[in-house]
Amino acid sequence: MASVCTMTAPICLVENQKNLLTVNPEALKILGNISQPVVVVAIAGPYRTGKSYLMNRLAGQSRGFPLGSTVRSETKGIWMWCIPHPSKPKHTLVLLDTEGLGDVEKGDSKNDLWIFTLAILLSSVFVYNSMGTINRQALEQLHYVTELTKLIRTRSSPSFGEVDDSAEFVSFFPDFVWTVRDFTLELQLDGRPITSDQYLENALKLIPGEDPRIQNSNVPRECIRKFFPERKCFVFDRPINDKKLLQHIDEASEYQLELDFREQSKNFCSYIFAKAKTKTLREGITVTGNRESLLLQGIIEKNKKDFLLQNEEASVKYCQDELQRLSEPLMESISGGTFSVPGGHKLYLEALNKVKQDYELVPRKGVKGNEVLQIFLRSQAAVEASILQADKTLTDREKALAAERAKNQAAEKEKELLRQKLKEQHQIMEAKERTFQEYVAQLKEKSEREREILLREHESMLEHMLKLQEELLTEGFKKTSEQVNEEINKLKREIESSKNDDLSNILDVATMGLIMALPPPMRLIASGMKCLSMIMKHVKKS
Ligand SMILES: Nc1nc2c(ncn2[C@@H]2O[C@H](COP(=O)(O)OP(=O)(O)O)[C@@H](O)[C@H]2O)c(=O)[nH]1
Ligand SMILES: [Mg+2]
Repeated sequence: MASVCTMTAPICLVENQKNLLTVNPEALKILGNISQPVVVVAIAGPYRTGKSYLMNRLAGQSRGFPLGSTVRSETKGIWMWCIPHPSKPKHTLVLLDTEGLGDVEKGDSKNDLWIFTLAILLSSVFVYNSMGTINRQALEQLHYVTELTKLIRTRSSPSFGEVDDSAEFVSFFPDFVWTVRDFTLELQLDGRPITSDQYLENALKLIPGEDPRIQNSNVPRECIRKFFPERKCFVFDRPINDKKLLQHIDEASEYQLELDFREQSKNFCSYIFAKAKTKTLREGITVTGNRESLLLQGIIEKNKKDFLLQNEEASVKYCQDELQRLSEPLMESISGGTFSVPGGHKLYLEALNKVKQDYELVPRKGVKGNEVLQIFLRSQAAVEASILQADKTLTDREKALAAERAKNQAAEKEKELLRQKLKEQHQIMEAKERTFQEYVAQLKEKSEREREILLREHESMLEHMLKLQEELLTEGFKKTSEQVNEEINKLKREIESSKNDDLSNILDVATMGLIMALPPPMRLIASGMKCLSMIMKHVKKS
């Protein structure tokens, strides 16, 4: 029996703190317990543009996501509210509200990009909310769209060549809705009335000219058209004209809202309830809350890896600097010949030990503390050997014993380091093994169905790209249109080859698609798929 989820209030799903995204385990548990298909609506855009208020209207509540003017939640990130879908039985509506995006005071644009990316990847409808009109400034604030593909793209396979792979993303991306608040313009073009959708399409037309500012705003225009074939626009009047009441809009009753706004907001909600699809992954699998939580964990893993990588680099640099500082007197003694005297070897060992002890006391060495020390000790082995040989107080036998001892100690340290590394790798593999197994089993089961879906997806991508190419040509953007042409040819080749392929090859194509579009844990799973298809080929041949 599919579990129903009703949360009385939203909770924080992803917290954006000090360069690291963390998932709230409580929210993850709620999501993980939803076995129904989910319709996920995410909203993003500049702060204080009425995003949270609009999401509360989707939830049919005047309160829920905290509004800017009420006690301001300091938690930056993504907030989640799961409710039964108002019009689709046995479906859950997941509302995701982004908080603090583009908030200059809170700074940190890299993580803003992460939040934006997460909102897109997790949602089936992505709402971009802005104030006033769709102008250059509003478009420039959408620059995250142009950058986010860098985050999720990897060129895992050289066979994909140099052609831009962005067409692959289209089937994975949600539908796009632009909501324009406090819209004051007449919906007209060349004196003729137009719909809000036509208004958006017109605003997304590329603007010719060399002005770099215009060129800059053309980039998001192009990206939106390329990545979001399904686009919709809703314009809203100011909800309340009384300034004071507007500031406390969550306390206003429905009849205090302007009639036009009520109507516009009703249309928006009806559209979302009727048209917003369930979330599907690119291979056509409907996403349940449970799978959504896995997807989320996957993306967060990548953010964490970035963070750890940064941490590793910082740790290496810090430890090397500290070690250099502490070993300076030792180095000076070596070059000054302090140890080239009878009994020098003993003196050298004492000095080296002092460096080790001092280094031991250095705080916050981080993950690479031990490794940096080992590399340093390794580099000292030759120096020690020559000091030992030159030491006239030691007999040959004592020298041999000391050399043997040093060798054994070094070997033991190396082994310890290796053991530590293996243990870490083992833990990572173990953690991913289960997800991997589950996924391979599912893919095996659905491979035939997926072939058709993949073909359909590629065909609809092709259709979309051909349309885009034609539009660009008519608009006079020959060069951009030629670039799209390369993607079209690549898609055609892929369609042709997947039509001719047998099952094992299809698995290959599906795998590559997955590797391209999914975040790393999923990508790992996809690599597993590739192994599976290779095994199948092998079995067939033998
Ligand atoms: N002018 C205007 N203000 C709004 C609108 N919707 C909400 N507000 C007010 O704008 C402030 C910020 O709203 P909020 O939904 O928290 O914005 P968010 O930061 O984008 O989530 C609040 O004081 C609301 O009362 C709107 O459509 N127009
Ligand atoms: Mg808000």
